[in-house]
Amino acid sequence: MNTRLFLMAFAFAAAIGAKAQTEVTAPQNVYARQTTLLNGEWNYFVDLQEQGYYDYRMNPTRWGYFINAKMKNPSDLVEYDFDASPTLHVPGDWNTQSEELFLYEGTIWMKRDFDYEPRAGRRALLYFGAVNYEAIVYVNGKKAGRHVGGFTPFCYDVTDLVKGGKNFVIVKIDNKRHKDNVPTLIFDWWNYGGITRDVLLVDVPETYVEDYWLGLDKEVTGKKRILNFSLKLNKPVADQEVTLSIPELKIKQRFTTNAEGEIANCQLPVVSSKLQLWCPETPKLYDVELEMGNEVIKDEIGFRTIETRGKQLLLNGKPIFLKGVCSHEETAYTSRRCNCAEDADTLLSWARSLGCNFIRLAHYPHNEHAVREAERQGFLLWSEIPVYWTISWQNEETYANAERQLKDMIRRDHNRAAIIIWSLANETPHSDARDKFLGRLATTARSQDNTRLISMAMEVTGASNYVNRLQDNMNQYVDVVSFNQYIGWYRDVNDAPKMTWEIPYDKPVIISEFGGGAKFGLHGDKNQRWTEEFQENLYRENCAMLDKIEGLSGTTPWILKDFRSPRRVLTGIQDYYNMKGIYSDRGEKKKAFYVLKAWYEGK
Ligand code: GCB
Repeated sequence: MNTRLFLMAFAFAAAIGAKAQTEVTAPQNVYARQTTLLNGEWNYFVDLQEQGYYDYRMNPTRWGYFINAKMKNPSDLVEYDFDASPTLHVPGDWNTQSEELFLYEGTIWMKRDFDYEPRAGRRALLYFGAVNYEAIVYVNGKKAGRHVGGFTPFCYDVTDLVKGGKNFVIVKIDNKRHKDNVPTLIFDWWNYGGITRDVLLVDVPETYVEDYWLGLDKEVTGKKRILNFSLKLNKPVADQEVTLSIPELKIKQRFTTNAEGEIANCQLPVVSSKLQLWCPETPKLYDVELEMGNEVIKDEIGFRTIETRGKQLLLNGKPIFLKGVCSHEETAYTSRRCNCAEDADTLLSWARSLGCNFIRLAHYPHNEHAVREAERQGFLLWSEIPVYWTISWQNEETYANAERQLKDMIRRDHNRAAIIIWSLANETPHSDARDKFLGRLATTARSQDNTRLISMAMEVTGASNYVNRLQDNMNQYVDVVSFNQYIGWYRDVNDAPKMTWEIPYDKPVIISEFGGGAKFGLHGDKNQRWTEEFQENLYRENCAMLDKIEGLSGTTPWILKDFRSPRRVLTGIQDYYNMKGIYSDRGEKKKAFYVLKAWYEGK
């Protein structure tokens, strides 16, 4: 290649960003850093044919919309104008912000301007809480990176892309479904597109705390308990001093990083009687401070243990029954994507009225505000990745995608006392390829966090002669055997009293889903589907049936509130809502609410 050609090729690669190397690990507890929120109004337009990305020969173009071209002369041809375009609010799904985008699945470009003043010795990180599903991010016309997966954070070091004064960030967002994605083409929830969580510009020093782990050791030795502490810098810098303080526990200790830039597995003894454990009744969180140079990171961390003993589930060493409910990340009243603590708060208050101490965050990691709010309020949590139904088990890229989502979920939330279970999947069909895929995920989950329990929502394998057999090769990997069953909805309710259960594992059991649909306000006979009475009877029969399961340690009925789903097309009843809510989408309690509440009161 001659020099000119090489330079052209290089310029082309740089423009479409083929070599972008700016991705960095999203910093732990990002909200405690020095940040500028880039939320607010972003200009957008729809790009059905992706002509802002591909030229008319379908090759990626260097003149794409990401360069944010402007007319300089009256004769110039520029066929787009972000600044003249309407806006969408970030964070937010696009479906509920514009009527014409309600059913849209495809590409939308979004732009926001921001000011930046470089400071010596500081780096600028651009953090996205989540974008569904694919995001290609450009800063001042240069590619920062590409990310897939709709529910986990990602971050770019954009120091070399920003400049003093006015800057702009453009994101190409694409929520088209694909067979090899995670989740795949079909799933029973709304495919909310957009920049659905916060966008932050994070100002960090050259060397900063990338991650830290602080948690309670299971061992009880005499009158002492041990807090385990580890930390990792963004790069391998030795001899960095970091001070950890937990004033209420009179802990103030200085540590020094090793050659890898880490503080590895340090143990801090505390007097047991002085330590108040986190639990649903008293969700005690301690103020924690990490100080490195001029940087201070403040967190609130709870200390508790979770383990199993035979078929028992033990929180802080004591058996607990998880009075749970499943919840999608969809708001009360308005049915849009949740994105803040207030959104979570309403849903949590509904779960509280039901008598819950546990929530299964279905079917993907929910936003960090929601997790923290649940923790403050004392809810135990199950957090899951969207390995849902029929993923492409044989595809290595699909595996890498799922593993990345798993690692990012764990990385973001591994200091949250509320989370006790990492769930790897939901209702996946048995096969060797699936076993291998999920087995690898389980091994990865353990390598990332061996202080929590692993589970996945499985299915009952056979119910001939009313014997429900739960046999799944995956049960060797999990700590808790969980399965969904829909007796009374996808199977006759009259079968419920006859059912027996064969669960050949010495592990606690969680019924991760049961339930059925009802339209609030529709009344009739208990045999008439969609009436509140039908659902009420179904709950009554199920609670009685589930009580007979040996080792039953918790239930998370499906689901807290009616939620949008494109699969639910029955006009007049569903109208694109899955109606299995215990509450309607407007917060009205269906009759089943009272059955479940009473059952939980007895637990
Ligand atoms: C299930 C799925 C859940 C669905 C539910 C239903 O088993 O796990 O995502 O929404 O059933 O309503 O059928």
